[in-house]
Amino acid sequence: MSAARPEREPRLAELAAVLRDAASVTVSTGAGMSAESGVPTFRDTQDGLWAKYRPEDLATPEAFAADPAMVWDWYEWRRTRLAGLNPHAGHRALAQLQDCLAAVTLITQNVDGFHQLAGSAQVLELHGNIRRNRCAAGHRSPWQAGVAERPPACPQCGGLLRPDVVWFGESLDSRTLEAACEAAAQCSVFVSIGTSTVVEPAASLGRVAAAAGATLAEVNPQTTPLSALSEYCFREPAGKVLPELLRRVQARGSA
Ligand code: BV8
Repeated sequence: MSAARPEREPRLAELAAVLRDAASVTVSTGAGMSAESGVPTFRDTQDGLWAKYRPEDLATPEAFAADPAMVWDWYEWRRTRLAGLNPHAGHRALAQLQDCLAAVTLITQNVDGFHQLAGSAQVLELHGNIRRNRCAAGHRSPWQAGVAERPPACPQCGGLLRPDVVWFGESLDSRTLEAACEAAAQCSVFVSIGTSTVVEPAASLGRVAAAAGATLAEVNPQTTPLSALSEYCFREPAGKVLPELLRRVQARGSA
């Protein structure tokens, strides 16, 4: 790729054309996708009570085993804050892109459920969903605010509840991961949005797509390990780029 890339406008229009002609598109989002909704990214420093903790140190089975109440409280803090936030125009644009393009698979590392709230139907949640709980037996139940127990007991079996997310050191759901790897290996265009491309195995999906010959695009104000493999890089926020990309896809479609 040339260092001095052409202006952004033609590149957006060009990517819109490539997306419209693509047999299949895979989109993979990370915490930056929800930043404009007010959800701090994983690499943002935490504030308040949790400022002295690193998420990577709290989102582990060891932390939960050592102090279930403290880890539960951290999730209650995140879930309560999330309850007052909403998907932004970028989430909605992605949901509409899924409607107007051939075959779009949406993969997310995020646990906030914002893609579904914005209208995306099929979402591969690699790291689970913070709006659900589960117990060691795998019984799942929706999160309810204001429950006194820290953590509460599973309504089905009485076991200890934990958030239905994948912690560091835990394996991802095998079927979800298999579907995500397949979508990366078989797509003709792979779009990476709002991820530092550090956490595995999600971080490898873009490389799998590139190795299989897909065209890569990246939406992230910062560069990432995937930037060098990306034909299209937009160093701007998702909430700005995605609605503009959608407009160009829709305009070209009606031409
Ligand atoms: C696994 C759920 C097999 C929880 C998350 C040692 C022991 C065990 C494992 C490992 C080990 N060393 C390495 C590993 C593997 C480990 C890993 O990758 N660690 C990292 C730290 C190196 N992975 C795992 O453990 C995974 N499991 O490998 O299983 C196994 C099993 C046992 C033993 C060995 C192997 C499980 C990983 C899942 C962890 N759970 N979340 C919760 O949320 O509480 S991950 C967490 O990080 C979030 O889901 C988050 O989404 C994800 C990744 O981060 P990003 O999404 O990329 O977010 P980040 O903040 O980093 O970046 C944001 C980006 O957005 C930035 O680039 C920024 O520039 C950009 N941005 C900002 N604003 C915007 C924007 N972009 C666009 N628009 C904007 N407005």
